[in-house]
Amino acid sequence: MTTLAPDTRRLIYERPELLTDRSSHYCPGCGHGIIHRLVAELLTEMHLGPTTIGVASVGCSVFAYDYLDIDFVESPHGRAPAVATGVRRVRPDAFVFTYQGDGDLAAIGTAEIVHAAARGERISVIFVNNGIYGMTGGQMAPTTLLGQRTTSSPAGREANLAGYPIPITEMLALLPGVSYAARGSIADPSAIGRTKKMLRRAFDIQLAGGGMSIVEILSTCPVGWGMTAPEAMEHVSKEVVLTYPLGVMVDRMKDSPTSKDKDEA
Ligand SMILES: Cc1ncc(C[n+]2csc(CCOP(=O)(O)OP(=O)(O)O)c2C)c(N)n1
Repeated sequence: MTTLAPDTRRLIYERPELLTDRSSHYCPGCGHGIIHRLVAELLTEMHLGPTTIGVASVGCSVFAYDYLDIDFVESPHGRAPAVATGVRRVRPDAFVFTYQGDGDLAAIGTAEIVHAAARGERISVIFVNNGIYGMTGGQMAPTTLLGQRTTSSPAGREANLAGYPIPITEMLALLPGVSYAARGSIADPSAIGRTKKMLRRAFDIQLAGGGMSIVEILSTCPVGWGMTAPEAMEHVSKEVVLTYPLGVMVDRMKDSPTSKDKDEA
């Protein structure tokens, strides 16, 4: 007689409810998929699905609305903070976030993000910094590292020709309208966990009535960087963080309890 061995398999992956069941168009090793998952996990855990309106930007993540099962508005390139401002004003009850790349937020959309931050718009900004224009073929962005080769800086970015990388999140953190600003990464599992906590704090701050909350996430573009996926992850954790240090830059609502605290109370 044969006996069946007990099933010792451990569930290590489950799709969050708000992540749609479809393959993504992202390249292998791209960070957008990880970040979409974090957003879907948080919106699910915080029961925000029915009240959330996301604002998608132009860039590789333009199809974020296909992967997150929530209401979404698509904005013109760089204009997500302006579109989110409109959404916020007509739907004061909604949870509103933008999802923007660095070309979108730190180049063509610089004016929109700076003025939305100055106005202290009650929105959360998810700023995915992969250091280049991924969608259009890997050109130099304002965030490109000095010396970094891109399709429009084949010899490496030179400061005397193309200026210096813009630490835009640090700049935004100076504005009193910004209640929370932090920078995380997706370079390894523990960094992903810390980034999720930052996003949670940013979302909590919006729910608590704060001003703008922004989380910059250092991400990867192996194809645009000419690297393998593991090389790209290592590049973020060893090189990119030297120009863009991780951590919380400002939390102007430190004394406000998080919804996690409330859950646990
Ligand atoms: C008004 C306008 N100008 C330029 C473009 C071309 N364009 C599309 S995506 C993009 C850059 C996107 O880069 P980023 O925001 O860093 O996102 P990624 O693709 O790297 O995720 C540009 C310049 C456009 N779509 N609209």
